[in-house]
Amino acid sequence: MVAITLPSSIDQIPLMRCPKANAGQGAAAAIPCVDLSAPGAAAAVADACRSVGFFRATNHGVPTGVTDALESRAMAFFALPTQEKLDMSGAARPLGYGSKSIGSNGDVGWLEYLLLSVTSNTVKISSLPPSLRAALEDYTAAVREVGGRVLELIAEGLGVDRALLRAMVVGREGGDELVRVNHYPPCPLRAPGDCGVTGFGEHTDPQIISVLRSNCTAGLQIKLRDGRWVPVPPEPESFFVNVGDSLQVLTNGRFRSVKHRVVAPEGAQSRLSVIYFGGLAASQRIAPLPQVMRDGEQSLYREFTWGEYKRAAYKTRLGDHRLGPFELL
Ligand code: GA4
Repeated sequence: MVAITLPSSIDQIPLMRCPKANAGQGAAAAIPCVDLSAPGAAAAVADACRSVGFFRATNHGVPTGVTDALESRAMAFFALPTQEKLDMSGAARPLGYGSKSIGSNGDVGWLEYLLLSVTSNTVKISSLPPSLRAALEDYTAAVREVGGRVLELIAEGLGVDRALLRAMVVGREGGDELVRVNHYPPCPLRAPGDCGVTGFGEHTDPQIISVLRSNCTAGLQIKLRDGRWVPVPPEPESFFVNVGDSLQVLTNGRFRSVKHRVVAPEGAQSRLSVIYFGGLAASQRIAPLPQVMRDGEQSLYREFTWGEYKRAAYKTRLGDHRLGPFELL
């Protein structure tokens, strides 16, 4: 990636550019789609997690009213003056309201966001507008169910106890569930050449799974195993699930965390996405599940806890290979 120099009137941050994805035929077809209520869903989920690390989930049971309410409350929040947003949420460190800066090691993108801890369905930011807080709590309760269902299907697809993964994440005492609301305003800049302006740079998610829903503005891209970046067509009626680093380790690399990124919108529309991250309790040990290992199979990773991995992650840059220091072979 290369930094773009911006006219100083627009902003004082060095934006990044990313080469355009392969929007050609077959790109959307590369994204598996799973009907969560279909009889073969467990096998389809496992297959998608193995081949791409990402899939579109339909028949998820979340009422449109719940997603619509959050979308409109969130857009109203982002329309407020910056100082008000900061006063209500605090500056992201890492939780709170952030603008253009991601993490604390110099990553930037064309976005603003709210990052919230939602464990036990309590949005731990007391001064958010009550209507936004209520919409977030309703949404979290619903998306957590989607996450729970997906974790059951993953477990079933792996041939382990159906409740095992869900119990490690969802509603777990001391667990680490986050919700991130990302707002990508239309970007007036043009990156040089065949590039777009980076909204959120390429990375993998450290958690077990992430469950994303966006409005109808495009921008999300995923990296396939063959190295091609493909755009993910927006599909507001669906959720998108991605495998995180922790699930990669639990499956000893059978499922691989997917690299993804967001390109800033070029037209008149904003992109709004909401992501639920299912993480573990800080003391939870992360190592390949014995039930998935073949006789004599070696672990690809040294054992660690979620607390240890998270601390290490926060010292990295977005695009770093965070599992690297934990790999054994
Ligand atoms: C990527 C996934 C989630 O959005 C997130 C991000 C976190 C942050 O924005 O605070 C991190 C990033 C994410 C991984 C590396 C570190 C931490 C920014 C960053 C540079 C909330 C998460 O859990 O990890």
